[in-house]
Amino acid sequence: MKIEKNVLIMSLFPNKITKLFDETFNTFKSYEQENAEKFIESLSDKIEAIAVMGGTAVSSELIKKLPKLKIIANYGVGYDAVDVKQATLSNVKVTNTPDVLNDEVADTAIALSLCVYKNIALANQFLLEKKWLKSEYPLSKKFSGTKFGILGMGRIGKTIAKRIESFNCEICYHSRNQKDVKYKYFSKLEDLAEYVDTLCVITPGGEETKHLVNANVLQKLGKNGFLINIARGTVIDQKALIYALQNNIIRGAGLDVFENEPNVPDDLINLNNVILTPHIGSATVETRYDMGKLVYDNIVQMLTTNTTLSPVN
Ligand code: 8YV
Repeated sequence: MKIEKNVLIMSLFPNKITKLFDETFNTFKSYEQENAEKFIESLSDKIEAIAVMGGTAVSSELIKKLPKLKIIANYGVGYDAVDVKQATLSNVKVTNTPDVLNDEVADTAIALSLCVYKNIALANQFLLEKKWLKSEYPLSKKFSGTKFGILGMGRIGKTIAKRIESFNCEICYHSRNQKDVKYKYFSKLEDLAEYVDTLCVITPGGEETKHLVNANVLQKLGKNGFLINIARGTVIDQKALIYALQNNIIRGAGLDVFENEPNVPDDLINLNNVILTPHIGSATVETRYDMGKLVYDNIVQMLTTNTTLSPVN
């Protein structure tokens, strides 16, 4: 199927998805350009759709420069890097990729939780450095049966909770409003942090949730508490977190996301009570394909029928 429409691809997608785009549309890839801004400017009266990876900014200035733009299809469930307000004002639809990544991100949350409780990364290093020949690896901390708190009880939060049930953990959560779930609700994040052993962050990023997990919340989580973040780096006050980890205010952290990615401060890297991963929450071949396909389908649908599958505005 060939659709004579012009699509700007702003980030690298899985090969199969890029191929689909190339076969269907006239594609323009700004991520391959040395000067992406200039490149986009030269196409300003052509572009009708944008396909973009979550995290790549789509600013109000950019939206205003593209008068024919109809859709910004975000490759990711979080769309905090897209100026949705401007998009709405400019009559541009924004779509994201909900649901298709729930299992993947929930699996990553479990992996980080187990890794940080059981010191898997350091234990691996211990063996590789042949230290086992001289001594036993120090004992770690049991995860099963602990109290697990979730900040954000949306689609992914619920998927995480379902998995955590099998570890016989008591599951609690905080979100702006109480949800129709069987887990214990805390209307105040501080109270949740104080009650649980693990606080797992899976709430959307953006201004509304900026630094929700601050020094006070970390203090309440306490010296036996673990923090897991698979949402956005901005939800946590990273400076306060580094201080808390350096001073045993909390016990450890499993972090997949950071403020100002891909820069991760040495102060975090140098800690031995953390496990750090490069924003791989949804990053498997299977899930990234499903996400990319949804981006593609949203654009096809918008440019052919003026409707979308997963709109956010
Ligand atoms: C992606 C994510 O890694 O869905 C999200 O919000 O953060 C991740 O699934 C990100 O969008 C980059 O594509």
